[in-house]
Amino acid sequence: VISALSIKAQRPATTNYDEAKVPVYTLPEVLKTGSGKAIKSAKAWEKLRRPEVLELFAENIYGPIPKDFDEIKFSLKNEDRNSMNGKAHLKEVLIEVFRNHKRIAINLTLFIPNNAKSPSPAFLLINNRGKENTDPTRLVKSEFWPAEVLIESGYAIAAIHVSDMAPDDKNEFMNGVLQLYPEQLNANNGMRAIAAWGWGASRVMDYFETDPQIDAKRVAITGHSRGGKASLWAAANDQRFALCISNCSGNTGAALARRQFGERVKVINTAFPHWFNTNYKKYNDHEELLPVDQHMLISLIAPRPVYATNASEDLWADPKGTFLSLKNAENVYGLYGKKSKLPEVAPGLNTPITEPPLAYHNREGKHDLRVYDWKQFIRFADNYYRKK
Ligand code: GTR
Repeated sequence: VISALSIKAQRPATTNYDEAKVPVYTLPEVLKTGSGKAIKSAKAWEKLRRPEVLELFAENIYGPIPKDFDEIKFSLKNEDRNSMNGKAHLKEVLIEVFRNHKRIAINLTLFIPNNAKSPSPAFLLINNRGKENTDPTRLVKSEFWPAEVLIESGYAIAAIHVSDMAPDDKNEFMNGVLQLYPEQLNANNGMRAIAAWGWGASRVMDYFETDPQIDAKRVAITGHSRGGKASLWAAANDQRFALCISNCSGNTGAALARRQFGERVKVINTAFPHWFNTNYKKYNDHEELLPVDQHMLISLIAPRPVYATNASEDLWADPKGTFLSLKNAENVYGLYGKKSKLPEVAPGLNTPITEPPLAYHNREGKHDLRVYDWKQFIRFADNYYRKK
């Protein structure tokens, strides 16, 4: 049973959990340019419409993920070739990035399967919870990042912590990546914490491209909730990510904004003013004015597969709105000849659709990232890589 009432009690009185009260809405058309030209091919999408949509998201919501910096350095701080009882090779890598005489450092924790015969495909988690969840010593084991499960399945598993890129605090978020890009901080359309977290994921890709044990062409970017919002924006900007997984990301993640179900733009902007850019505040109470909706963020990742999830007790993240977001991205995948395997209506609880290009499940239980979720992500990646 969905505990909408108990959720409601902790949330603002205006939060809607009643499907009957979802407003009638019209989504902006993905396959029509700003000037009204219909997009009918992948080529036209990539040339005319995709850049426009990317720019609309940068301008109105997340800010850009800047690509320029002066220097990047990778140093192996610690390694253990016999971790997990000999099953994995642990690498703790310090990634240092320099721009305009400023430096920031990202700590990467990485386990690689020892029995791999070729470079390993990898999952990278943008960790928005405690650092103990990604313990390199494995004294602490967490369902949030079940490294042993990934290693057993033949995947490398990596993590970075959000605080290295942008501390998750409205008074502290600028003490990270934004130190390198002060012009972003001052701009209404500039990057904020979510984009900074995505930027960090791209620096890990830079590292992966130098590590012969990793197959940089088969890297899945993963995140939960606020981390899942960042994983989508990272994958939209950086086409080196082969797959994107967005777990319980909800508002300004995988869920449609116009449904105004559960968390709303005004609520998220008020509670977390440091996540999105200043322009986004214009849409507080005015989701209908957004030039985009979140199905277009998923479209930006096409033709690369996307997996979005929900949990039954997490109506705040709008399960139906997440499913509809994926459904409304199907036509962009169609341009690439990738036929969606999603059913017409959202599947029941614990009924994962793990066939690419668009995957979905609604797990029974709470807002969380669990072994159950990871096992589905592994099936999804297996399905995709085997078919390629
Ligand atoms: C909530 C926020 C959600 C989601 C979540 C989380 O408080 O309203 O959008 O990001 O935090 O990150 O767990």
